[in-house]
Amino acid sequence: ASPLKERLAQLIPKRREEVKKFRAEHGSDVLGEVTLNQIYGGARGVPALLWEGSVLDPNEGIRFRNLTVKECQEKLPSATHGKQPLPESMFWLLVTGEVPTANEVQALSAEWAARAQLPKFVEDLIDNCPNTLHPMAQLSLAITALENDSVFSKAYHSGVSKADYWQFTYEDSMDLIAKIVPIAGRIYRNLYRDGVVAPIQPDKDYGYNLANVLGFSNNEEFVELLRLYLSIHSDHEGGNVSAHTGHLVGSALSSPFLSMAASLNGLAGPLHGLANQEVLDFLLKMKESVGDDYSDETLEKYLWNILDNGQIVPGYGHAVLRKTDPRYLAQRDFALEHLPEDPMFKLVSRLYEVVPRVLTKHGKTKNPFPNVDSHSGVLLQYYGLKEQTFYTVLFGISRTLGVMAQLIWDRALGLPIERPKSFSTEVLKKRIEKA
Ligand code: NMX
Ligand code: MLT
Repeated sequence: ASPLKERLAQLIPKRREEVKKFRAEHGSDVLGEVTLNQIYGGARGVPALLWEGSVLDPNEGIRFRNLTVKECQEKLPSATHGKQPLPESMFWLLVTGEVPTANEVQALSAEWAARAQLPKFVEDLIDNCPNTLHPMAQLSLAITALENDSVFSKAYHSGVSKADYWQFTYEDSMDLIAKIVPIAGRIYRNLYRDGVVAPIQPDKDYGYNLANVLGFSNNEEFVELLRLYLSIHSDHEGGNVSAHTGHLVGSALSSPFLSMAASLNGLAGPLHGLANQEVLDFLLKMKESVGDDYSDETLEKYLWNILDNGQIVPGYGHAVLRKTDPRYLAQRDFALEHLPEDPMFKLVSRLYEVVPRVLTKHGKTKNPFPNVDSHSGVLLQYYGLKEQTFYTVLFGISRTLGVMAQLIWDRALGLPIERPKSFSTEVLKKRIEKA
């Protein structure tokens, strides 16, 4: 038996009742209006989605089930000798809204390890990818292929009751979270190492096992970094491209595997999750150009050159945030504790002082401060994970936790197929003239 599934089975009937009553009493209440600019402007700020796991405040940043990043670090169970939240703790929190006990977390570690075996054909599929195929494309391909064993798809086609969909979604989600680790390990080891992937250790936690399949588990500090990384990248409310895509595709009752593959394809875009790869490229190029000269004058000149060429500064700006991302700050705290003298961290630190000034003067971006992707690469490269084309895969593993937590609730609450209304410019013009 899965303690998390048992807890969900207790929570779901109450939540269904709560939502039913809420909708019966307030279903027609108005929450906002939509302007023409929002239709042309990426639906920014339109209140249109239900997302239980987290809510984003423009100034404060993310709260996971009402806990800030710092509160998660304080309250969520960590490893025996660690202090960062375990991704298992974060998943439990996202799914139930509750802080788990150490025993509950341990059960989750064991369950994920037990589900991690890959079908042979998925291993072959990854092994047959050309090494020119980006790791995110390989990841998405392998996750799509897990559809072969989807219990949700089988249950749907065998005609199970809608009320039970969540149970099969849960089973697929747990398999997906477990199997994405050896998939990522295989992609990494094939592309950048000897192709040999260490086996999943049944008595170890998720972060350790990820470090182990990549080949880095002998460094406990790196394992702690991964636990932090996997926890803080998991969820960023529902409107970001990866979360929204997973939710949208899932609303057609596509399985968790197909929904997550779609979500990962969105995460692979440079304005979204691929930005962590772009940031390290940008930092390395900058370092090559400026050497050890981190003066305001040199850095500003370099940045203006980028902006004057019509390019963006990766890792800065955000569609919702208007202050420094607390996930950036959590990674900065980690760097200040473990690698304060690293020259690349020092460059990141200097940019934190210089870029907001330059972007403010440039006058375009609504948020001149750094986001989560601005910091992650510099930490990974410090511990020897230097292949930046792989960085978004780590983001994808983490984001799977948030997208799956919501998909289980989408099915539990019986949310319908998503289908907002669209208009052509001609029709919009007519409607505006009439109004
Ligand atoms: N450097 C230069 N210009 C920027 C930047 C930046 N970092 N951020 C925004 N702008 C520009 C943007 O391109 C737009 O220009 P234009 O009017 O010519 O189209 C203008 O400022 C207004 O954009 P905003 O409304 O501030 O930003 P928007 O909500 O459209 O986009 C991002 C948000 C995150 C896509 C944007 O800030 C960006 O491209 N940042 C760099 C890429 C990045 O770090 N992405 C990762 C985000 C986090 N994640 O993991 O997903
Ligand atoms: C995320 O974590 O998804 C990013 O910060 C992008 C977003 O929230 O729009």
